[in-house]
Amino acid sequence: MFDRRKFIKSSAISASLLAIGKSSIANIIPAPLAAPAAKPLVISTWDFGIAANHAAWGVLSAGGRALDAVEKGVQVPESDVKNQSVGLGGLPDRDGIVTLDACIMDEEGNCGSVAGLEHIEHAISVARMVMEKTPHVMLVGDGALQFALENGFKKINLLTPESEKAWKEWLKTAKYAPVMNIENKLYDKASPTRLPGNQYNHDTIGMLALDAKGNLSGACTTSGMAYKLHGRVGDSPIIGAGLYIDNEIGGATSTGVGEEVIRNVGSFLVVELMRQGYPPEEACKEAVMRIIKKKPAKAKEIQVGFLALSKKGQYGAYAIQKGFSYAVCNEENQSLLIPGKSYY
Ligand code: SD4
Repeated sequence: MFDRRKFIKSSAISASLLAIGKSSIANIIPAPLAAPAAKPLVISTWDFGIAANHAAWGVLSAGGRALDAVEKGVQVPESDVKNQSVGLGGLPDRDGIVTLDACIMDEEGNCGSVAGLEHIEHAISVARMVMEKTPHVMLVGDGALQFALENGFKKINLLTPESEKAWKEWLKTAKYAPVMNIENKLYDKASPTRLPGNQYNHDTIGMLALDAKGNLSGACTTSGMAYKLHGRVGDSPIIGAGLYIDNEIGGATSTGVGEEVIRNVGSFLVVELMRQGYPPEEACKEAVMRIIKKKPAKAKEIQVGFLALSKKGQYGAYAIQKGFSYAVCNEENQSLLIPGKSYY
């Protein structure tokens, strides 16, 4: 259980520290100093969230809708060929096929999702179209692709030469062994050298936004675990697992080993805990603890991180392993990068 008195005290300290100033470059601040910020506000997973937040901020700062902001925001990593875990250039499955998972949810509880989608750069926009143009929530595989093509999306090859090379390298051993805690090195500006592709098994962008009207929306998009079995679906397109929004309470999203998030209906759990009064970080921590408690022996080997945003604009995160970061963008600072707290 969280300590309410301690939380209120640390929030007060945070508010004064956040007034330190504006910056156009990423400022890394410790999580306890992250104060609740006024709306509008957008937060997203990992270091690459900074660039994605900037795109979302363009919508939010102009008074736009959170739903439009999160779609625009996550399109940035989807188009980034250097990002091997989301969209174009994502690492393929075991058979060398890039398959995308994505979902989106708005302030009215509407949601749309695609899983195992091939050949389309912006899976998130197909998910939004499923939400807005069909009576369904989720389309998968060939059906999702057919729907996208019928609705004007362009068919492209998502497998870049770099990702194909990494896959061929992986095929030499074909061992599925996720390596933890290295995700954000991919985006370490100081040392952009990559480790061999087979070590980059996951990184998903989950984004949550609160617009000027006080409405919440969220988006989550990924190429999923690298070298997964063809047909494997992770948590990212599953409403309640990879993403959940309740406009009365808040929103949550996840990254990491999707199977563990699905087993615990992670993002829904985080939002329900916030409904019970948990601040965002404490809600994320409790959701992480549920995973650890069920699998104490396995916990050391897996990474799961949750990120949450409350209706009031409070935010927080918690992960099993160190190395999980999240980006925050609001009026005061558009490029905050916050190291998420972790169990280990
Ligand atoms: C999945 N949760 O497919 C995704 C991968 C991920 O950080 O989030 N990586 O299981």
